[in-house]
Amino acid sequence: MLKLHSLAYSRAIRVAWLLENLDTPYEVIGYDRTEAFRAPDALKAVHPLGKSPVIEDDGLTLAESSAILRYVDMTYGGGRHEPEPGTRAYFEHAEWLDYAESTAAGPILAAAMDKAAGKDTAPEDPRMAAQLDTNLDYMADRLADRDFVMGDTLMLADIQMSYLFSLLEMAGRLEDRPVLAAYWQRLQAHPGFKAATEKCGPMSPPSS
Ligand SMILES: N[C@@H](CCC(=O)N[C@@H](CS)C(=O)NCC(=O)O)C(=O)O
Repeated sequence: MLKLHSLAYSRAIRVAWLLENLDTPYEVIGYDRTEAFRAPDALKAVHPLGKSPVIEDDGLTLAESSAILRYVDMTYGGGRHEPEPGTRAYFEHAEWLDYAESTAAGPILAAAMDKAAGKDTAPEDPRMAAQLDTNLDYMADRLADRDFVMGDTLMLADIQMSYLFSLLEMAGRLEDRPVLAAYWQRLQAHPGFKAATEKCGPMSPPSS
């Protein structure tokens, strides 16, 4: 059975969400955070980077959530959470799927970390703050006339985006962004998200 190495408050819920959607059995191997909120060394024994998520399946050990989502969807779902390969929609979706852990992640993580550190503005660095605004505008523009990134149907890119939205909520950056706040509500209301959260715990720690 597929094993999901799931660190507390982590991106691993993305993978559990997809597995729930596909009704694919999986075993969750859970890890607590250290006092410094890092991954424990035990995860390095699973994959040299020592991060989560990592899956083990049929002799394959795979890190990086977008690669894992693609693998799981192709292996167990016939690729049903992506548009038809080779079409324009396929590449447009690929942009959003890759965007989440690349261009979008930097300023959003900076906002969440600065908020957690009790800074007055999150993110504190004006360059990062400007980048965050650009990214929030970009996402809000996309989601203004649709429920999910590609339209009516939840795709891998939406599952991938969810972690960023939990960070944005934590940083208080959805309060003046109704389109983005509504999208985050839709993601959290999805049955697969709820089932994954029950198995892996919440994506982000409760705000103090
Ligand atoms: N780009 C990777 C990021 C993996 C990652 O940074 N995971 C975090 C949890 S959300 C982690 O393991 N952090 C613990 C640490 O770095 O000590 C992915 O998308 O899977």
